[in-house]
Amino acid sequence: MPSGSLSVPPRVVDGSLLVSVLILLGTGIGGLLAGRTGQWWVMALHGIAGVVLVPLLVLKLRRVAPRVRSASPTVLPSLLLALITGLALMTGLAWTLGTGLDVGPFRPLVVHGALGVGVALLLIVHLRDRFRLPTRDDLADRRLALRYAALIGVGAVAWRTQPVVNRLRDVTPRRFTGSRETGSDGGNSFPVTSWVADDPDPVDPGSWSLRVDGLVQTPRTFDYKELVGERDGTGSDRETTLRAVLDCTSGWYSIHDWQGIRGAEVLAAAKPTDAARWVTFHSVTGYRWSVPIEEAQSVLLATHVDGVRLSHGHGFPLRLVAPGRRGFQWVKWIDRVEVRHRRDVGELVAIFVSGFV
Ligand SMILES: Nc1nc2c(c(=O)[nH]1)N[C@H]1C(S)=C(S)[C@@H](COP(=O)(O)O)O[C@H]1N2
Ligand SMILES: [Mo]
Repeated sequence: MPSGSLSVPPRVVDGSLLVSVLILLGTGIGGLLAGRTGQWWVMALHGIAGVVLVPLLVLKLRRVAPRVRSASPTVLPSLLLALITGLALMTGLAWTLGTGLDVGPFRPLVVHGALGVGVALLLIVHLRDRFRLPTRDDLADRRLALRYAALIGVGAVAWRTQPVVNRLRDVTPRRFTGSRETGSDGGNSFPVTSWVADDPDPVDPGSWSLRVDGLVQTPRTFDYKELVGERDGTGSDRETTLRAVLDCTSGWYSIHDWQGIRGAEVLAAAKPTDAARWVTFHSVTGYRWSVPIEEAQSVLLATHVDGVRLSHGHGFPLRLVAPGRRGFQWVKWIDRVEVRHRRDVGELVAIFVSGFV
């Protein structure tokens, strides 16, 4: 094996590239779900793997450059893969550093996610008849192991210093999820984020009601007055305030005092049966999400934010506030709380198609 700083065997480069990309895909998808502070490591791993990918990609491109110049049509998908991977890295970096690179209405984070999906698809094509595992000898090289350790170290240092750099440059800092703060404590003045077609007509609190049913002994219906009391402001008998972070996967977060009624209270009123394990929150649009029944006790069904009535866009008359869960699970315009034995897997489809059907 030739010595020198770049003498990494091709199979090892390829294997490492694959491992890095798999980590990036796994943590990229995992990051969309990570909402609790204990899950900070998901995006940390994502950032470190991104840094590690750069030199690996350089090694790979150097090696294949002669073949690319001899341009046979078979290299086209591979070139596309290299290009999309490069763009994914650039948009990821752009989001981290808070620079532009928006594509139309889409912020770099959203473009980055779309490119990531592209990388996954092209990688399957690329590896179909190329994949080879590194041999034992390839991996037994101690200097190589050291070089890798150093590379991961560089990635970790880059990840760690990045917030410091951003602070010096005066860019809005990011939460551990990668989101940037906007409109905190300002009532309804934070962004409205709904999926493409999930755009119901304003809900009339006079004819609206909340149904609590499923695995319960006494199904219940609450009208708006019963939930908020006569005063329709802060301070009805049942009202609770919960301070929680709404963190959207599209890259922003907002901290508020939410007012409403505890999950525990609506559930207790309906008396869940012994078989009750999950609670599904349904929107008038068909959008819905489930949480385990223990957690459902502590969520808030919010009617107000920072002491003012929720606006229509933010889910009036009732929206879910589920601390530690990402924004897409904070169902808006709730009209039904369903107690179930199993989690409702249909929700995974519902969040994408509600409003269309
Ligand atoms: N019914 C319904 N609830 C929904 C959505 C939706 O499209 N429909 N969007 C979700 C997403 S992706 C986020 S981030 C939050 C955003 O809440 P906001 O529009 O009040 O900011 O609501 C969630 N709840
Ligand atoms: Mo979102």
